[in-house]
Amino acid sequence: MKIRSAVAVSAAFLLAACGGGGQIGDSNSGGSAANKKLVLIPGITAEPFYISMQCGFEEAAKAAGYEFDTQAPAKFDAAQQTPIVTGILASKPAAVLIAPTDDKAMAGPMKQLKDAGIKVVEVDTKLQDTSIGVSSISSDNEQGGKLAAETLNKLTAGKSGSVLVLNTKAGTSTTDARAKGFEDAIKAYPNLKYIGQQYTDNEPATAASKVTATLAANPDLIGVFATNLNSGEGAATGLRNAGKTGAVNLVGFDASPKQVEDLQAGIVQALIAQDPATIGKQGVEQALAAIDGKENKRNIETELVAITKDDAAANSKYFYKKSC
Ligand code: T6T
Repeated sequence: MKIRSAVAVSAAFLLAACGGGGQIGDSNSGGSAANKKLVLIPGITAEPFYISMQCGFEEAAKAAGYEFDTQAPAKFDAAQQTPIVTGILASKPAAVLIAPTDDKAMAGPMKQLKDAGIKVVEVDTKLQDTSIGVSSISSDNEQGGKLAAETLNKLTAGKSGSVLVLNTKAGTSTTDARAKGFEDAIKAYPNLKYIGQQYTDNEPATAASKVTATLAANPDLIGVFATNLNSGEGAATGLRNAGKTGAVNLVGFDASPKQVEDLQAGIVQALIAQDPATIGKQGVEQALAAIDGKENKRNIETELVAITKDDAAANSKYFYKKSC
């Protein structure tokens, strides 16, 4: 299973659409009509959350007898995701499952898909405009942020100190909802002084430097909630670099192999894991319903679970994959 570069796959798509034939990307191109094709556009390439989602997507597409392909941007960025979307238009797949990297900026390109008769299913993230996608499948992200606050309260066990949230990029519907859920829930714990959220641009190095700077300005830092995979991996690095492993409670979101390794090493104290494979599978189900003219479920929320070192082995089914 590989995620090809967008340029190579788009050119191949165009060839195929014009009868150029040949294998495309990861599609199984079993010779069925061009419109029996589903395309997944994740938020970023080579990232365990979206790879796990792709595994579920491909399993469900194969079971339904559909060709499939995945095209992802190198960065979680609307300027990079937009040409992937417009490049797919010509090949006219039956449906596109997409994690929009900006809840407003991606509305235009995604509306082009809809206007071309291509069914659009939002997986993970979603647009503010609810008129474009036929269905949105994601975790209950606000609840996930609340769960992170409750978990941090348990970990700090009544001790007092400052608490930081690391968000990714404004306009990422999922991490914005997680930060909101956390901010609302942390008010219940007066011993935990919320000092606000900082943005990491979804870059681990930025997350690490934000933690180091916050520690210098707030020596009483007792907790960090990192709202996604890259921010969490970076925050762990920041705490390790500052020699604060275990002294500051780190609650991460997601469960990449690196995050699980840091959990078992005591650098991370808890992970809020999602179920990306089910998001991918449910996305295919909703795409097929739309293609077949059946009713869609507009919003579907998938499972979340808080994992600590003590119960990690029992929850290994939630660990993300680096390959299918
Ligand atoms: O946390 C996931 C995803 O849910 C979010 O929308 C963006 O970040 C991740 O992909 C992890 O990097």
